[in-house]
Amino acid sequence: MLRGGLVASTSLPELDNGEVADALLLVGHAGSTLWPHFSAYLERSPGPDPLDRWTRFVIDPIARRFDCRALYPFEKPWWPFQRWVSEIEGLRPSPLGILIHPEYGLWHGYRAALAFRNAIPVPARTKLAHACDNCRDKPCMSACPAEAISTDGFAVEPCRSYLASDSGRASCMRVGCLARNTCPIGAEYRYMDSQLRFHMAAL
Ligand code: B12
Ligand code: SF4
Ligand code: SF4
Repeated sequence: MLRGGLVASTSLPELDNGEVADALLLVGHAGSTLWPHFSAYLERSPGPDPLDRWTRFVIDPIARRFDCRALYPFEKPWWPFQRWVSEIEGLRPSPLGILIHPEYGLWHGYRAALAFRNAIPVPARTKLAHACDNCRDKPCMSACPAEAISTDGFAVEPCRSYLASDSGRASCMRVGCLARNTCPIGAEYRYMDSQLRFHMAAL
């Protein structure tokens, strides 16, 4: 899915020639629409980092065709995908750290960005509502058995230790992050179980 675009911004990245890009398009997904395509690839091409490989397999030819630079969320140093999203759609972090979307909830992500040397027309920027502002009880904050989510943000270490325990393997690793599952926003976009298990294993 096209997830918006950016022009005239100080956060535009550099192109391969070192010049700053004039436009950026963001490519991502919501829900499980990409999963059948990726699963078919995975069967044909097993091996390490399959989602990253599949993403390059799909996006690199598009970048070549339109003479732009493809940037990926898994490349180091990390490209500021979440900052771009905040500029483009006004999305803000949920207590989990993931940006929340008023329709897709926590069930969306980013696969690539395309950086252009010319200021091509891009969709207008928007400022979408922040669902957490109207969520009085904030059930995500009490759903984590490792107490990894608090007003201080997401704490990686307790989450990681819990996921490696017997209880973690029987819960979050099997059905996905319990805190993410508890959020009522965009529940119809919740990832398929196989997709959730794939992401938890990668995490
Ligand atoms: C490093 C990283 C992590 C680290 C975070 C470590 C830490 N405490 O910083 C770990 C491994 C823990 C992690 C976990 C997850 N991540 Co992560 N992660 C990234 C990554 C690769 C880089 C983020 C970064 O540091 N950017 C550098 C700074 C300079 O960029 P920035 O945009 O300006 O900064 C923003 C982020 O740093 C963010 N932030 C700060 N602290 C944290 C903590 C967490 C957990 C997250 C998600 C974001 C976040 O706030 C900043 C301002 O907007 C991004 C991909 C990317 N390139 O952006 C994915 C990314 C942020 N992750 C993502 C996701 C989905 C997850 C997981 C849910 C994975 C899963 N299981 O499915 C979990 C979240 C766990 C949970 N319980 O909620 C998505 C978020 C999509 C969205 N809707 O916002 C991204 C964008 C990847 C993608 N392909 O879409 N992640
Ligand atoms: S449960 Fe409420 S506070 Fe937590 S992420 Fe969802 S909307 Fe935001
Ligand atoms: S994956 Fe499990 S332990 Fe980690 S934040 Fe989510 S609910 Fe907590």
